[in-house]
Amino acid sequence: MAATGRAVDAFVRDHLTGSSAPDGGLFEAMQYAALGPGKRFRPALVMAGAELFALPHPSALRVAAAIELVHTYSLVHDDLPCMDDDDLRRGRPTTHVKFGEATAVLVGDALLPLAFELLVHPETHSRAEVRIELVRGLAVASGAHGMVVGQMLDLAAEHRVLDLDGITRLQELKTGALITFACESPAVLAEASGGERAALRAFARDLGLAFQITDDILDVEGTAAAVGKGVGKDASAGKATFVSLLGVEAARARADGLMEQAAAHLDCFGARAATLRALGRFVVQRSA
Ligand code: GRG
Repeated sequence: MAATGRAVDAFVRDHLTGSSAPDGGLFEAMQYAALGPGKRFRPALVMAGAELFALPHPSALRVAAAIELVHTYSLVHDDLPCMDDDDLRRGRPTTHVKFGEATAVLVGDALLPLAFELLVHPETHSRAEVRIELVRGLAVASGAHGMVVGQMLDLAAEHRVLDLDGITRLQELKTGALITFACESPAVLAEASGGERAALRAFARDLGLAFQITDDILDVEGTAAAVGKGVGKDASAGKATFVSLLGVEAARARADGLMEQAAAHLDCFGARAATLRALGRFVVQRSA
């Protein structure tokens, strides 16, 4: 993950360097948001998936960076006063606290299309059909049939208490859809078989839920200093989470079970999936 993080950060930095023309500080704020000390978990999934198909590193890196840019935009907008109103992200002031609200909105607005600009470039894949499939996949995962409707359901959850099925659906959309695209995208680049794509999607579904359950546990058990963002917010907003519905111990057991289930979906890839399996273990063992 550290190696992927360095490679993605170097690539993103290169694409977030403005010309000498005045930009009002836009690129500085975009760099602040995109290059903060996050885990780069979604890029790590792409690069681990690339190992399954022996994909060329530069091509997978472009997809990894595109997904991280979308993830970063979602965090910047999620932290805004009109959404979660958070002051701390990745152990630092959130983008709107540092640069102002209007700039933070524009940072998100600029990061999102930049992701698609990366995907459509011929260096991502020589075949236009493959690039279109990637664009479609990221659009669906991040838009009104994925992350955005998940966020909308999350906002609505402040006014009505969700049950386990409701929380699961919300999280599959809000955080799961992008994680699923990260896992599936190497198979798209490789023009892999339907069976291999389905296996990666099944892995991602269980992995995404385990990731979210662990996030809920960290929200209860972690400190802001360790996690790098405000904690205890769901409880104070009266929102149901996997932990509030199941309790910490049962939530942890469910995350562990999901991880084992996720790893089993990778059996068809044999030893080539070692890094993906390790990322799965990281998901439930992480402390930030
Ligand atoms: C604003 C359209 C819009 C969507 C926001 C994903 C999301 C939707 C909001 C994030 C809120 C949140 C903290 C969700 C919990 C799970 C999650 C996505 C955590 C942050 O991802 P990490 O842990 O963060 O990968 P780093 O900083 O490591 O990249």
